[in-house]
Amino acid sequence: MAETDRTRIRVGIVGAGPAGLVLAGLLQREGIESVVLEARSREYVEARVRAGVLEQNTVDLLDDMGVGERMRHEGLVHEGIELRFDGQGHRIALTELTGGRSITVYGQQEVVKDLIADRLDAGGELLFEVEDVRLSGLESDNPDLRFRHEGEGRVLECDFIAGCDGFHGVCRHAVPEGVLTHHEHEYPFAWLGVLAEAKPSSEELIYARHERGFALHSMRTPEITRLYLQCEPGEDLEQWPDARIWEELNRRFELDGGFSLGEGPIVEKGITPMRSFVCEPMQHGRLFLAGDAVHIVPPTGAKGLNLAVADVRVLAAALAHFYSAGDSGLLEDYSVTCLRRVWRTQYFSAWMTSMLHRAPGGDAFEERLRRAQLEYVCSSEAAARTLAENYVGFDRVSASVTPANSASTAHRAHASE
Ligand code: RFL
Ligand code: PHB
Repeated sequence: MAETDRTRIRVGIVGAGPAGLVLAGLLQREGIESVVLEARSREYVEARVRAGVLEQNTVDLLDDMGVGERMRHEGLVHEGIELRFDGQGHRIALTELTGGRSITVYGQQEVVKDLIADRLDAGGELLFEVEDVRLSGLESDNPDLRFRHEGEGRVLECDFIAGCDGFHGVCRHAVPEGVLTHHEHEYPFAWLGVLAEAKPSSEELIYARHERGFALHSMRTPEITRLYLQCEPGEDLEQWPDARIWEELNRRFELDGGFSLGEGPIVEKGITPMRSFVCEPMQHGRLFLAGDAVHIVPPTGAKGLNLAVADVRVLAAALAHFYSAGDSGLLEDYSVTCLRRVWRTQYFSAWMTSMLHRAPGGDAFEERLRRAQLEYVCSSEAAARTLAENYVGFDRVSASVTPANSASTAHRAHASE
């Protein structure tokens, strides 16, 4: 390969998903230059349909960054969700139960579009369709990122590399064997997700547990509905013509007294595997991993994007502290600080998943326990509040457990979140 253009930069960011783009934006605001490398085209990442629910923390951060204007106009603020089972709906009053916090429904690809526009408007470097990204020298002070772009080999000599390249990325695999511990759980079911040109049939999200399996009603705009239904992991989309999808959804959302789902053309269809995954620590040498590159939650708690954003908020503050004060303390704490929230969120996402799905061939006793838990959440204010505070997202301070005897750790945990 024709070698090679070498450039010296501060932070090399791999991946232009929510994690990489928010990190680049936060660093730019601190006057720290970075380059973002993305394997896909701009059109592809701007069209990729994924998450829809933004926590209050995420909304506030995007606002603080000055990229929240369209989200404020087009996003739908929700103050509650419905849990539905046995033909009855039960409202969890999120805002009332959490002292005024809410969630905003705004598609991930819209967030990505806003962040890309902001990055390019500010003249920040963001390279699409890079190939063959490789990392080296992670244990040195100057790790390298090598890649090909527009047919040319390039090398970025970095102070730090941020691995924000998602679950299927390369960064995690650049860490030497034996350094990282992997925790993984696969669920015996998946989600079939569709986007339909149909008015939402309810103002709020509906999470339905049914003997035929879980179903979720969400939305993107007042004209577009987003729906999911539990299916088998390796399911073939060919087996799911539109008529079968509508029939199955209607059965799972049934209500005593009647409920009919507004139908319309299905414009997107996909299968999402369900997995819980954490890799720790989230750092090796000068490589910092963030977002789906280092943890995955099943989507039932609507947390993946929010967790990715929470990671890079910690990382950006730690890098800013390093460059302004010459102190690497917050960087050294990065993994421990993030993993507290990650494990809390793993628990919540696994709990929501098991409470709302039917495990095929599952143990009848455990099935009854899950039902009992759901009944409890729908009948006890204390239990509903637990769900609500996890769902809207912990604020900065309450996510950290501070040892009572350590004033400096308390200061540090607060500063870095
Ligand atoms: P991403 O979004 O996967 O971005 C990683 C980027 O890295 C690029 N990449 C590379 N670039 C350069 N070189 C390489 N070698 C590369 N390899 C990969 C990829 O092309 C990509 O652009 O990770 P990030 O930034 O960590 O963000 C994570 C979120 O995308 C993810 O957690 C959420 O979508 C999860 N999720 C949800 N999260 C929520 O907070 N709320 C929700 O309501 C919610 N619903 C969902 C979801 C995920 C779903 N699916 C499809 C998995 C619903 C679904 C159905
Ligand atoms: C979505 O709107 O895509 C969505 C909503 C809630 C979830 C997962 C996905 O738990």
